[in-house]
Amino acid sequence: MKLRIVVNYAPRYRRGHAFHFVPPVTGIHLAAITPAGHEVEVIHEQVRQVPVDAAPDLVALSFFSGFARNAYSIADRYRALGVPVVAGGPHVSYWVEEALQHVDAVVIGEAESVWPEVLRDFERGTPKRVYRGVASELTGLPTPRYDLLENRFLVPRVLQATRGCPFTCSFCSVPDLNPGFRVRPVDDVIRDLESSHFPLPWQEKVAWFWDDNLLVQRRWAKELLTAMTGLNRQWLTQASIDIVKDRELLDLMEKSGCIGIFLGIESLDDADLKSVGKRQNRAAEYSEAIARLHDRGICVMAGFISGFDDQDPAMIVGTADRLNAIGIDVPFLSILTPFRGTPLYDEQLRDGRILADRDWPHYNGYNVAFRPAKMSPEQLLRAHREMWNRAFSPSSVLSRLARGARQLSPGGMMLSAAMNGFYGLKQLTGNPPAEAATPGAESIAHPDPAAPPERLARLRKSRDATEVAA
Ligand code: B12
Ligand code: SF4
Repeated sequence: MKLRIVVNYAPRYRRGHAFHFVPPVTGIHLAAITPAGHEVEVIHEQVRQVPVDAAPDLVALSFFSGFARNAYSIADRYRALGVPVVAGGPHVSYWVEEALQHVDAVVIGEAESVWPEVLRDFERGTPKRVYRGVASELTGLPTPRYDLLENRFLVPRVLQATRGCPFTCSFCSVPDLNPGFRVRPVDDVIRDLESSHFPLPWQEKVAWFWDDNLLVQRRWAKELLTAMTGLNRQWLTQASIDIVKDRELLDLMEKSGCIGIFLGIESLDDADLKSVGKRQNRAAEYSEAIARLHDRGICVMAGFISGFDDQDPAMIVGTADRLNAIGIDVPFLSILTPFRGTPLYDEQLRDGRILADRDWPHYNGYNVAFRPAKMSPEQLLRAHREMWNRAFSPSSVLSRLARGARQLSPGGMMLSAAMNGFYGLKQLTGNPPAEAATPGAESIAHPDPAAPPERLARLRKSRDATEVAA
């Protein structure tokens, strides 16, 4: 079969991007696990328009909730041409009925256990409507099909070495979507890192791990980093802040070429952390934790979320200065979003806080889909934009870069300069996150608010644990 894999996207900034740092790994991983004999192409809507024609025998779509409208409209157009469409990923896994109005089949959860069957069924013309992937072992996974990537990404070597996360932050789908914590054999990961594909030297050298929490299983992580030492690679990933308590791990990170770590800081206030069960973070420990990473020259990227129940607009705007004060090199600033599959969604649904007049573009991380506790949705949006503008103002960016020049390794500094330059330029040229059209017609069929009790129980447990630990 001719298979076209499309990773959907919808611009999140007023005028999109001039260049692109990193591709998703999803599309090129799906291509890699596609059995031999199929002709595969991968299209990232982020960097090129999706051609809608009758050339493929099957189109496979992957998308997040924020991009669902785009994906559905593309699916509708393919199906009008008689091309069947299958969809998977974090959105359709929770919105199966909705997705089935636009696609022929939905894959719930992880693809590995069912993908060959899906393709076989479509080839025979007898697809099922729903396939349920199970979270299988990660042994023997192939190297992503880097050869199928568009030549538009600055850092194309993306990979995944683990799946899942042992923490249970209430706004995050990972514990439900990728249950347990599973690791790939170190040799497989090293094979991916050693493989050679890219035209430019830094593209060969820099690897971006798209893991949920790469270093959380310490013994395996140390084995991996020991094996990476000497490969002459530079690497980045997402990790939880507790890594800084393990000096041996930090040493290995430095030796193996770590240039950047993304920490889910989320908030500078313990009350917010507690409200979402983020038990591994303590606001009072941030500065010291960041300093330990800086001691190794590692650039600290950090996610911050606006819209927690304790926050008002002034607190949100003030975060822009406070994050500089604790030493963050690159902030990522998003708005709390109730994704189905999370305890946060169940709780907000139960409490009638999910706004009925919001559509999927409001779920792209930069818009408001729920009623905040201490402000209106509009005030939250305005406060977020003000914070964003302040955090990426020339003076704020320059102060981060000046500090970085003293503290970061050359690789860490390059990263900080590239990212701060990217966002700073957006701020300077009036290209902030775009606002989704509001209010729209009610278009999301949220279920009956009789929330699944088990996820709420998990949230309660996690909040209690935060309390005990604090
Ligand atoms: C890496 C990552 C990113 C990266 C890369 C983004 C990208 N486009 O891939 C970055 C940091 C840029 C990012 C950003 C965002 N992300 Co993100 N991200 C992840 C993360 C941690 C891993 C995804 C990944 O690459 N996994 C590895 C690959 C191999 O697996 P996979 O994508 O899960 O695909 C498997 C299955 O889902 C399935 N599958 C997926 N698609 C398809 C399609 C078909 C046809 C089939 C059969 C199967 C299938 O099979 C695959 C193999 O098993 C996930 C968490 C998670 N565990 O999923 C969050 C996650 C996907 N992100 C999420 C969100 C919300 C965002 C942001 C909106 C956050 C924000 N506030 O700004 C932005 C969006 C920006 C953007 N440009 O897309 C949410 C999505 C929730 C939802 N319902 O939409 C997740 C689930 C985390 C969470 N908070 O709950 N993200
Ligand atoms: S630590 Fe990160 S990946 Fe793990 S549950 Fe919390 S937000 Fe999700």
